[in-house]
Amino acid sequence: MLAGGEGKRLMPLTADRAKPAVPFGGGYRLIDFALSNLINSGLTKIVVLTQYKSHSLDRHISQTWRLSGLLDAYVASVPAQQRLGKRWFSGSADAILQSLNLLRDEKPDIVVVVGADHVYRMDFSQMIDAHIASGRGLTVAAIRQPISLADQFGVIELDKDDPTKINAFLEKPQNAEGLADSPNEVLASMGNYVFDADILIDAVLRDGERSDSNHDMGGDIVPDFVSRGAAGVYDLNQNEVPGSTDRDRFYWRDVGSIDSFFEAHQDLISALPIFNLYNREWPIFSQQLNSPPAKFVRDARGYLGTTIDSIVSLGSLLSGAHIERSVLGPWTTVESGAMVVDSIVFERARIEPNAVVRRAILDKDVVIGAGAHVGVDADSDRARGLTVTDSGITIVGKGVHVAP
Ligand code: ADQ
Repeated sequence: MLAGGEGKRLMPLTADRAKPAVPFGGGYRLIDFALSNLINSGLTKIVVLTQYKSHSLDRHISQTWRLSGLLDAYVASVPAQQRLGKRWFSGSADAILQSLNLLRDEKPDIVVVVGADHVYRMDFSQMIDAHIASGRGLTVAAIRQPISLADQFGVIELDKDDPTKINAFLEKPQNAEGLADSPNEVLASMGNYVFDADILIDAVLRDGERSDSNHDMGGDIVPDFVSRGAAGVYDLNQNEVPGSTDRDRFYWRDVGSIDSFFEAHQDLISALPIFNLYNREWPIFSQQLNSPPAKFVRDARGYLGTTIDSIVSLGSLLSGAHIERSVLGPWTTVESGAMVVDSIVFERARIEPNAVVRRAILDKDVVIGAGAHVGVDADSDRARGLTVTDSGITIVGKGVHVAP
C-alpha cells in the first residue's frame, strides 16, 4: 500500500499528518477503507510504505491493525529507509523500488498495489482472478468519473477490438475526451494495480535507471506498460461486494481535496446514505476506542436540543445543542444552545454555549468559544487566520481556540 504522499490539497488537515491518517467519518482514518478492503478480500500480508509525517499513521497502524502472527498475517508500516543511497522516496514507483527487499523476502506470485486514501468497497480477489485470467502483467482498476475531474486522474482509453486492453493512458490530462457512450464521463484509474511480482520488480528496476522518469506509478510505470500493449483494465462495475446496496455498489471517492473530503462526509449521513457504513457483510474496521457511549442530555434550562442526519462518535456529550447534517468525532462536547450544521468535527473538540458552526471542518482539540461564529462569515473567518475554501468551507486547524 502506497501511503507516503503529502496530500497538499487537503491542507491544513495534512499540516501535521500524512493524508491516509486524516480522520474520516467519525472514528475512522482514511487508510481504514483500503485496508479493510484488502483484509475482507483475504489479502493479509500487507506492507504500508510511508514517508511524509508518518507518526500518527504508524501509531494508528500499530495500535489498530494487529493481525494474528500465528497465521503469518500482518499489516506492517514500513518507513522510507534510504536503502539505495541517501535519498527519500522520490515518487510512488521509487517507494516500491526502495522496498524490493520485502518482495524478495516474501516471494509472492502476485502483488496488489493500492493507494491509501480512497473511500470505497472492493473485493480485490475478483480483480486478481480477472488479472490471472487475462495473462497480462499489469491490471489497472478503473471507474467512470465525471469529465470535469479528468485532470485529477489517470484517464484510460480502451482498445476498440479488445475492451479489456488499455490502448492509451494519460496521467491527469488537461483536455480529456469523453467516452463514446457517455461524453461527460471518462474512465479513470483508481490508482489500484495488480501485477505479476516478477514483472513489477523488473519494471521498477528499469524505471529506476531512467533519468527522464519521475518514478511515479501513474505517471511513468503504467504508461510504460500501456505503450508495450501489456496493460489490462478491471472495471469496478464487474465487482460484487456482499451486502452492497444499489446506491453504494460502485461508490468510490478520491478525497484528495477539502471539497471532496467534505462531500464524501455528506454521502455518509443521510437516512439512505450513498455510502453505507452499516454493511456488516463487508465491514470497515477501525480502532476500537475505550470510550463511553455518546450521550444526549437536556441543558440546565431543560432545553432538549436536536440531532438529526448526523453521526455522533463514542465519548461525545451533547447538551441542549442543535446538530444537523454533521459528523462528530470521538469525545466531542457541544454545550447548551450551540449549533453545529453541515460540519465535520474531529476528536475532542469543545463547542461552548451558543456558538455557531456551519459548513466547517474542526480539526482535533479545537475549542469554539461561547457565542463564537465559525463558517458564518468568510471574511471574518479569514481575518482570524482560519482557512476558507473558494466553495466556502472553513477549516479550523488542530488545537486552535476560536475566541468568543
Ligand atoms: P495521485 O493520487 O495524484 O494519482 P500520488 O500522489 O502518486 O498520485 O498518490 C498515489 C498513492 O501513492 C497515494 O496513496 C500516496 O499516498 C502514495 N504516494 C505518493 N507519493 C509517494 C511516495 N513518495 N512514497 C510512498 N507513497 C507515495 C494516482 C494515480 C492516478 C489515479 C489516482 C486515483 O497516479 O493515475 O487516477 O491515483 O486517485
